[in-house]
Amino acid sequence: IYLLCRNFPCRQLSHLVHISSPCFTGANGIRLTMESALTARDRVGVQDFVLLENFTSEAAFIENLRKRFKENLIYTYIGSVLVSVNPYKELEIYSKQNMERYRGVSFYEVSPHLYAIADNSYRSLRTERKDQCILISGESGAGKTEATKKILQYYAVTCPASQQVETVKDRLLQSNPVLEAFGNAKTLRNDNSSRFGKYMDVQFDYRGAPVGGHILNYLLEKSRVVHQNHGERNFHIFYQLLEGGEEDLLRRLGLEKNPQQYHYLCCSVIAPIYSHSINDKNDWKIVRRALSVISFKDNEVEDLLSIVASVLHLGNVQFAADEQGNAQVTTENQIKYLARLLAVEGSVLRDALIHKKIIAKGEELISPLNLEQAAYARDALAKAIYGRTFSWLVNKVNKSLAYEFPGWRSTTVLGLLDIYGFEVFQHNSFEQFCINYCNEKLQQLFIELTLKSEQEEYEAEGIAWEPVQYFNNKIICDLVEEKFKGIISILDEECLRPGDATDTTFLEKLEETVKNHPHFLTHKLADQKTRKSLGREEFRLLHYAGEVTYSVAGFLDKNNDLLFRNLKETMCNSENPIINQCFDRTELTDKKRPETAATQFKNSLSKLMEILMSKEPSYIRCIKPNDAKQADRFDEVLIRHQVKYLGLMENLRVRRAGFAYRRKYEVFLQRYKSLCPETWPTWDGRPHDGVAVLVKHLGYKQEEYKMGRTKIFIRFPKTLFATEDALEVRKQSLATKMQATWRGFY
Ligand code: AOV
Ligand code: MG
Repeated sequence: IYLLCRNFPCRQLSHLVHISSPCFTGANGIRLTMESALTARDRVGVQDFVLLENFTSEAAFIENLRKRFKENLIYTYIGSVLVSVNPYKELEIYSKQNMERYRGVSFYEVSPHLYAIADNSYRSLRTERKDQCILISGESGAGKTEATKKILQYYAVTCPASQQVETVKDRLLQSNPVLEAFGNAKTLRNDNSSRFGKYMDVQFDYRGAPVGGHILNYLLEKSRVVHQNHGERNFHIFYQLLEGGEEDLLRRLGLEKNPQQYHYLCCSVIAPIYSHSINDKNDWKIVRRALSVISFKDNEVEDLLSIVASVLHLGNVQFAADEQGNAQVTTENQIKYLARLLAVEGSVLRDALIHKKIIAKGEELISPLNLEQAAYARDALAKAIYGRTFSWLVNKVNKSLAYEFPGWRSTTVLGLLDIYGFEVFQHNSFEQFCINYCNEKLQQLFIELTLKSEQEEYEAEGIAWEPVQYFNNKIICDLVEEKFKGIISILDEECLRPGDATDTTFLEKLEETVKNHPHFLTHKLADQKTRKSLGREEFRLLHYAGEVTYSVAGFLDKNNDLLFRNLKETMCNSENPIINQCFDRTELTDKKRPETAATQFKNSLSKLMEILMSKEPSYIRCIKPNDAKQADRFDEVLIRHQVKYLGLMENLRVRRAGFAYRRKYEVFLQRYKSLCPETWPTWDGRPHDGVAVLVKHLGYKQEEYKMGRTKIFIRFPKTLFATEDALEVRKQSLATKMQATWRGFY
């Protein structure tokens, strides 16, 4: 090493040892020879789509993805956007050593990886002190949650440490299994599907150490608590508790091990409750450990699990009609357990389940419920209890992540967004409507920010902007959220209308108001051919990601999210501390009607957009390779569809509008200066001038490049490839010379 250093200045040495180029680096960083590099380019494709010769061809795009997927190279760039294909198998690319490879290294010096995005954001955060966010999108099962977890792990390993920081790191990591247990479930699309949206801020102090965090959660799919589609499951925690819970604990909670005993767990009896990818027993242990890391005391765990158990007992509460047709509880045993677990008066709860209380003109009116109404009230209570407990849990996690010295020293923030992906099922309801609307909003943000930043970069560099045509999905966002005439407004209007409003009248109103919208269709509005594919209770939206047909059944109910007053009162009197915090007495006195579920969601999304807009974004676009959740299966039709709706071709076109490649003068000069005697080994002038000399020496033609203020822009990939090839030859010859020096020495 000493001799090498004497012969070659340090930086050149690093050039020799760290031979990795934007196009030739193997997945594991192995150095490739010139010939093998060229064949490798054919075999593994290009690692940045902007380097595709035929960049407008979707077929070429997909072929490149396929080549790379086959070689287990699941990451590819479009400029600074990372495209990731779910491998559905464990790859050896997430080791600590690999994390180290990405630490502090320039984006293009190593093969594409989540870690490069994570590291790049982190460095911008540190050097520019600007808040960052990483937006991860893609359809259900595409790998968003896994990506988020891997990024967090990256920070946990690579960021500076101290004892206090270690605790925060632990808590950041351990919040995941807890929230996943309560907020994720097996769906047809994904065995570990996030049924809530999550935006997590990680706060870094002046040393770049993570010192705190904060989570915002979005619309948990509460309806899953009381009903699941065939082949799907309820939230993981129920099965984990039954499978893993110690006998003692289960006895205290009055639970039996068999999930089939519980109505809420066996709605779809034929559905497999277990799946090979889920290990509830083991996950239970992980969750229990995680709860203590995020500072749950034993009694709090018991209170929390009492609530989980109470939901299961609630599901088993049955009713029978008396002579007047009024509902009576027939399962006294369940009431006994419920009273204990929820710490409420049994008789009060029983009464509340079969009566409805309204306050009219200051007077209390109590009326009995029929069977259907009682079942409705029971399910509404189960959903409310679970949903509110989930929000409480997020709060609790936030408390444990809270930065202890706010205001003492300023922190910078890096946000990670992992929200439910675009969903299309056989049967789509209110939940899919909200989820897909959320994805429209994120796509809108992506379009605005990528186009805007691209445009801004051209302006900043003083290079003429060549406009690109793209589909702007704002029209669909407006259709959903516009005041007075958007779908949510119309839905709210029907929910607030006293009298005979039903899901059908909502559909009729929709037809009246948005009938001419190009992205909206119903049975009545469709032409004869399309009509066959639409039921009378359905409407279809032409989303940016494709068509989705929604059944209006349950829309009003889910949007109203009503819990009868006497059930609320009963919960307010609960002595279970968690339930007590979840149900606030002010709800009972507040005259104002609470916001509907869709409006709450709309408002929280709009706040989220503001948060994201205020930060510097990085993007990870996840793709699901097949619907069978299998490794090594590349379903071209499915992938083409995602490439289309993720707008990847447009993204590429924008990125290539004019110039395929751009690099800061310093970086470009550093990389290629050895190719020109005037810039090698050192260039004393301005990097801009050095690059000008360099490209002249390389014979770049006028039309091949442009010099911006801080960057060089290269129009065609082939120009860059030629330069890379020349660099490779140069390195080979240097290596040969070095060997000769060694031989001479011996
Ligand atoms: P999602 O978050 O995008 O769906 P996940 O991140 O849960 O999808 O990924 C689904 C499954 O794919 C995981 O449980 C893993 O088995 C596998 N997987 C994903 N990424 C990787 C990876 N990098 N390496 C190995 N396996 C992976 V949803 O939450 O449903 O929208 O609402
Ligand atoms: Mg997820």
